[in-house]
Amino acid sequence: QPEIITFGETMALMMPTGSKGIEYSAQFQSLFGGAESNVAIGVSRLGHKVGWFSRLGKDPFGRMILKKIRGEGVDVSRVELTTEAPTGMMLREVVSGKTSVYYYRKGSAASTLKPENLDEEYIKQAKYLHVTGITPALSESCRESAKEAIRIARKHGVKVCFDPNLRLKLWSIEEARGVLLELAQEADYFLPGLDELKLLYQTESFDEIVARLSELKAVSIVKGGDDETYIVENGKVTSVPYFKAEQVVDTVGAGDGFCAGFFVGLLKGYSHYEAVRLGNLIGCMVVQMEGDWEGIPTWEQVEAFLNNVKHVER
Ligand code: KDG
Repeated sequence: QPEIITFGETMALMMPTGSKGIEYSAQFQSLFGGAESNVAIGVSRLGHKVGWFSRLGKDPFGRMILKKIRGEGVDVSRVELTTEAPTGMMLREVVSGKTSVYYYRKGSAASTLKPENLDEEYIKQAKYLHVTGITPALSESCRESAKEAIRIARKHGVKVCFDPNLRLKLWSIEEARGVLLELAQEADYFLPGLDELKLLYQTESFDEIVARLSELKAVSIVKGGDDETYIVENGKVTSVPYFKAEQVVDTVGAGDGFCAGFFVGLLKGYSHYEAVRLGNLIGCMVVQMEGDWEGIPTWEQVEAFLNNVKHVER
């Protein structure tokens, strides 16, 4: 039985193989990514049971994504392959150190998810439901599905985690603000980035942000400080320092890796501080490899790192 359940769109991801941008690149590598499945893969690699569901197109990308996520040990029993709409796709390039994403996902299979697709029996046996703010940005029916999944979780005492994952290529800040702040009110754990909070709360002031977060019932875990992650709990702020990355290759997916580490910390009964520290470690490992989730370590690798075990090459 999955301890954590999450759902949302996963897309094929094409990235130029060389240093040229999309416009001049002749070769692309075929990957995939989606905030929620990135988290699910992370939780599975770190040794816990997790389920992810969505709708995928019954097409080559859809089958590739389904097989690979299943191969990572994630429960995909509630995923639906449909001929109604294609699997969404995104392209990503890093030019002069700047990452840009281009979406081809309007009308995708995932955007057709609707509340009737949610399996209450499946959700209710989990300990945590993880929802992100990408889902409500995809379509009206996805927005309703996000709300309904949270309602089901709350009804059955499943703890709700919410990462706003603000994507301004999907909707305007004005539209996003109302929806995301409403969903944050429903969460037990709220996992925003500091830059997202500045936009959502329309302030640069850290103190003001902390005051707003303190109005929520959730424990807030604020990612993306200069050198630390913040825990805001009962109006009190605790800083948890980052691990130092040897090299930064691709920062996309760092927040998802963080979430996976944090959840696994919670499942292991760690304190919030220790769970965030584990999240920081996973985030730091993710940025050192290309792709959204490929850099997430296994639990054995985490232990080896923490115990400073020397790597034997051959
Ligand atoms: O968090 C990483 C995600 O942004 C990436 O995998 C793509 O899910 C994605 C999205 O909708 O932007």
